[in-house]
This record gives sequence, C-alpha cells and structure tokens, in this order.
Amino acid sequence: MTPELALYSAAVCPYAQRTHLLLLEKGVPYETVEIDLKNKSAEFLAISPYSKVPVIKRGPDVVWESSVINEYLDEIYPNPPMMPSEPGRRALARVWIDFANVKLLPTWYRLFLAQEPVRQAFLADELTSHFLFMEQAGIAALSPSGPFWLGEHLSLVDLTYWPWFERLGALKHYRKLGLPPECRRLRDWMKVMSARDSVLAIARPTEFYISGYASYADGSEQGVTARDMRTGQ
Ligand SMILES: N[C@@H](CCC(=O)N[C@@H](CS)C(=O)NCC(=O)O)C(=O)O
Repeated sequence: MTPELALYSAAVCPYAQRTHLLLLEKGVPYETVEIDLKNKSAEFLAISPYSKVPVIKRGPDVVWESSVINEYLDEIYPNPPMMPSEPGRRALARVWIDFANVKLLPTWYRLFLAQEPVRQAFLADELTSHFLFMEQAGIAALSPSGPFWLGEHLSLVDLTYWPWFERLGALKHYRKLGLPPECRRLRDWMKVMSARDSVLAIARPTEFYISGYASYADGSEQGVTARDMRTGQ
C-alpha cells in the first residue's frame, strides 16, 4: 500500500533531515521523493512555493518550511508527543526553534559562503557566541539534568538542531571552527543524539558533508538557499 504521506527531500538537506527524523521517531510510514536540487523537476516546482525541500503532501494538505511541517506532523501523529503540553514550555520550545532558524543558521551559512578572511573571522565569532548562548540560556537553563533540550524527553527542539551538529565536521574542515570548550552540555547532548536509532538510520559520514558544502565554501554555490543567505532573506 502506498503511504499516505510523501516527503519531497534531498539527501544533502539538513532541513529535510529534521522531518525524516521526526517521522522515524514516530514510526510513520512515508514515501521519500528525492529531488535533484540542481535540476528541479516541473512536478517539484509546482508543489514547492519557495522551490526548496522539504515539502510534504498528505491528502489535500501540502506543507512547506521544516519547522511548520514538523509542528503539523506532531499534531497529525501525536504519539509520542514532541512538544510540551504546558503553554509556557511550548512557547519556549518555539523560541528555541526560532533561534535556530533566524540566528544560528543564517550565521552558519554566511560563514560557509564568506570568502574574505576578515568577514570569516567576524562570522566565526558570531557563531561562537550563538553556541555559547545555546549552551547557557538554552540547554543548561531549560534542562538542568538533561539529556535533551527540554528535559528527559526528545522534542522538536532536538530535531531542529541535530542536522547541523551532524555537520560540525564540515565546519571544522572548511572554517576551522568547532563547539567552544565551555559547551559541555551540548557535547553530552550530541553523544545521546548520535546514538538514537532514528539518527543512526539516516546518518552520513563527515566526508559526505565535506563534499556537500564544497560549493558553499568556495563561494560558487548558486542555489536558492545560498541566494537567500547572501541577501539576508
Ligand atoms: N527554511 C526552509 C529552508 C529549506 C532549504 O533551504 N532547503 C534547501 C536545501 S537544504 C533547498 O531546497 N534549496 C534549494 C536551492 O538551493 O535551490 C525550511 O526550514 O524548510
């Protein structure tokens, strides 16, 4: 039987990985439609308003933007729940999902795209301060005894951040930057996350990400994501 859910995805895409992880954690069957981002099909362009992956299709519902997709899927498939039931904690979860999207990731991509050493140094400092803020105001404050961002249960916050932590080796390779030594809680969290079945099922080695980021790191990337990061959208 064909699954009721189709996920338009690309193997290199960390945003799509957020959704794969969620569906694996929830045990929801789905069909993956692999999109060649260098040669997007007419079918994909018709279904993806921003011409980006991920997009999901479930019956008449077409949903894009990974954070919105994951909240939608958490409502449709409520077990296990991936957002806190208490509104104050749920708001905090959304704050940290937003932080990833509007603070951490723009700096991350701009650092890969930056070619001038002075700009690289500026963005490396900015990324380091984001990591420290995530450690102190994020995981340590929200989850004093761990292991996940919001305490003892995995949530959408963990799945929001994980794909870029799997790619830290590429950051080190191209921009000589890693997590600051003070980020002990984030390191412990990485150990716990990297051992999860969902993560292991779709994990890729650092070499895969190094080759995936080559066109970002040498400034030649022309895709929509790089354009949006360059123009600050
Ligand atoms: N804000 C979007 C970002 C998605 C995104 O940037 N996807 C990239 C791949 S990782 C993409 O499809 N880019 C198309 C392109 O670069 O042409 C989300 O959270 O879903």
